[in-house]
Amino acid sequence: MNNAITLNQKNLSRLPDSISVPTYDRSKVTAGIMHIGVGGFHRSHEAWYTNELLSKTGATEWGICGVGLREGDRKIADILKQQDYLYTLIVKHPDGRIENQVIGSIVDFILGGDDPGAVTDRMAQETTKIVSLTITEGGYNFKPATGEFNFKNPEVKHDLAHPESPKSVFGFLTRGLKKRRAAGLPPFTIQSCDNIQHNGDMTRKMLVAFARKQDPELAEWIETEVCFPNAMVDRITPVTTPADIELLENEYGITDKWPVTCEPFSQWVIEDKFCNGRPEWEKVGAQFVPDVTPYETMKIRLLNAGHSVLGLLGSIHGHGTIDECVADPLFANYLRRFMDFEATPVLDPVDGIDLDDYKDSLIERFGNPNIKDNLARICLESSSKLPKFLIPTINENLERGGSIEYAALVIAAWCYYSDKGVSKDGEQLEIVDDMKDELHKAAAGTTSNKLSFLKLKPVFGNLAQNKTFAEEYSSMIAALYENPDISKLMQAKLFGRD
Ligand code: CS2
Repeated sequence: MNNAITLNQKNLSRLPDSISVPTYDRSKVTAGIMHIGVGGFHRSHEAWYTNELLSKTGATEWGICGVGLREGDRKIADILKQQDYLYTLIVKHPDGRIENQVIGSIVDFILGGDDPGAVTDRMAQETTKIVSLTITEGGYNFKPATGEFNFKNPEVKHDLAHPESPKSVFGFLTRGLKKRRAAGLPPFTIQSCDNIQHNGDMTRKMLVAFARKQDPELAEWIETEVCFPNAMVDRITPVTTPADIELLENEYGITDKWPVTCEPFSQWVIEDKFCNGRPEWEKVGAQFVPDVTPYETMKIRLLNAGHSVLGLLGSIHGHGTIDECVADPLFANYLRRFMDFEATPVLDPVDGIDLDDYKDSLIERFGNPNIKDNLARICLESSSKLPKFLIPTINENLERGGSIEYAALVIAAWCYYSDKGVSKDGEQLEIVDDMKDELHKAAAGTTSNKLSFLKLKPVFGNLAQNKTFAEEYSSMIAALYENPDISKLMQAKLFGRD
């Protein structure tokens, strides 16, 4: 549409009535939050909750300053700047209804690569109360085998040698906190929003390890004074497609260069541990609880693992999206069996949640036909996802003599994917993973040694040495390499149980 309205502050009042826009005075909002990693998920989740809060309560001190630490963040920084940091959240309901909401909670953006000092100075301003993170599961820089901080990371090495011009998130946080301390200010809270069990504890452990190398006294201050609340975060947010941009332009008359699409469901369960104040997110649907552990375990081991189960099996089979998988009864049943027989038995009860209802709701959410969540998004960076999402379930079942066969086929499918890079029908499957080469090399060794992939210690730990698992996995590998029609193996498992 040529007369579509370009999204920016000045044009907000000209947008069609069907689109909700921020009604609060954005010029009065200051950024009490700095957020590192402004991807789709941050924009559909924390920034959305915060937008609701600013609208509902009139709070002005809790706007967000986006921070990008990678060159790849330049595009979002540029687009947001051109749009006065506004963007459209396209909420897609299962019945086809679409709600468009312009989000105004991001009020600034800084690129750390261009000006590291601008980021650390901003962190050191009194008005900065929280630094939140979505840096992906792989961004926490720990050695999977030991859980310790990886000092061999080149960015970390750089930051230890040049503390004044950091590149890594740990270098930035340490420098920012150092400046605050020198200025006699209290620290900010560091709030992880990634899908990692005990994400706050993990952030603390990694940051303190880094800071101790750089400035032991500062590390002690961080350990005692900074809060790192754990949290469970949830909202399915597929990758934005050109069709989403066109839909907004053609159907709704808005030109937004980078909107975000998401499902209607959203959940945020947070430990109430903040050292420098916090927004009243509970007024807009977030839950503050003393212990978030059962919620995060449940979510990571059912939703995220469920995604990986469908993602890896579905890719080999030739499905394209999550909703396509759950529309296939074989995949929906397989997922439910995995959840019931393998994930649930090793979960603790969760206060106020019926796990059966929760699983039903997950399958319903996955089935939303308007959320075309591509399996490619699910499968990317599997080497940092599966050790958090799936492998703990396998290990705990092995300890208790529980079932591991549904998960074993998923790992075998991942090996096939990493080895061949094609579906059963020969469609190309791209491997996007920091460990791409290692994964491929280990998987390619499968023909001479069935356990080759499983022996990749940084990912699987000692799983290859477990006889029960190794046997099940080897038989799945043998069958899959003989006939990559994975549906046959899935069927065999389901019927074997009937
Ligand atoms: C997905 C998550 O990354 C993944 O593989 O499982 O991004 C998932 O969509 C979100 O955690 C939903 O809250």
